[in-house]
Amino acid sequence: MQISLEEQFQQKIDQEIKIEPKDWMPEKYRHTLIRQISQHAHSEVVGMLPEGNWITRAPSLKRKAILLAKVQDEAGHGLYLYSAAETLGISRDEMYEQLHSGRAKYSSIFNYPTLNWADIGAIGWLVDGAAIMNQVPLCRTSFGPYARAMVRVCKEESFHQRQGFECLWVLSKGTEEQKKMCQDAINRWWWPCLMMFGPKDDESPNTMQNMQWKIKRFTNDALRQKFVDMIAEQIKLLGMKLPDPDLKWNEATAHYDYGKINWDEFWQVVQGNGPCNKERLAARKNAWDEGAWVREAATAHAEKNQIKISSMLHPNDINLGS
Ligand code: BYC
Repeated sequence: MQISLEEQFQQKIDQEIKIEPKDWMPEKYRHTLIRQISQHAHSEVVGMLPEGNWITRAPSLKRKAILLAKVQDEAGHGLYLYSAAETLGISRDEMYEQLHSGRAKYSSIFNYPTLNWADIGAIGWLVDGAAIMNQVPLCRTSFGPYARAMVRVCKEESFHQRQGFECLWVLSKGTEEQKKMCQDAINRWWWPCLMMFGPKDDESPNTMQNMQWKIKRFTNDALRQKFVDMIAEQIKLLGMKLPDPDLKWNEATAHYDYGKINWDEFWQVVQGNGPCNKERLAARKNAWDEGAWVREAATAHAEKNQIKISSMLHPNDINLGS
């Protein structure tokens, strides 16, 4: 019995065989992967901005070296992910254009400001912590190049999370002022971190199809709950509090219950109206414009080399000795 290409594709997915760039795939699968991987790449690159803001103001040489290395890692993650998206037939320039014109999204979390040094610890512990919760399952996503990129990304992210926790741990054992900074940063980053996982399952238009294609392995709400359960325990070690009066261990479900997320705020931020959206996009566009001369010089250099190589390989120049 003959089965359609679409059915063969789903069978492969069901058998846990990775889809590779040259394999047949439904256009919608290609499109949704380009959307997710490119938005993921943009998030890594835009995510460098709030942290980069603190490189010159880190409180010690050690903290500066750690932060520099972390920000560099994020740039690397962006590059692996742009490369993975390119295998689906979109160019890097097109992806940048989509970001700069506001057509492509990036994670809502990077539209919040970093006001004090403790924010850097909170980003590492909470933002990278949420990112890992979402990204570890992506190591098993159905598209080969995305899954392989995520393996390395996750190794680096787990270091990021530990350094964030250690940074806050030091502050939480410090002076009264340092303890206050620590609690203030946790208060401001907690709710936006819960929003990172995306809308509630019953308001997430992409989840069902993405689960069937095994792009996603868990739903937005399932990952959000795992994150709450993890952080509700870890925060006890810091001696700090999560800013949620409804946070409570539930014996019956064996999970923490948590309060209502402000979804209006989430959609406002996603639609471009968060505290730093305009500033972040302006910084990326500026970097693109200011880098024009580098791209032109690199292209001219590559063309010159190409001419040299092709003249070296001209058949008249090769003595085959016959
Ligand atoms: N922010 O149907 P849904 C990092 C959009 S960077 C903005 O649930 P899906 C780091 C969503 O795109 C880590 N938009 O979608 C870097 C969709 O809109 P479109 C970033 C969001 O795709 C530097 C609509 O809402 N991680 O770790 O099934 C320093 C409906 O949503 C958000 C990734 O990118 C959001 N938070 O699920 C430190 C992970 N949430 O495109 C750290 C990869 C949802 O249809 N991405 N939207 O117009 C994913 O896993 C999934 O795309 C999501 C959303 C779970 C985010």
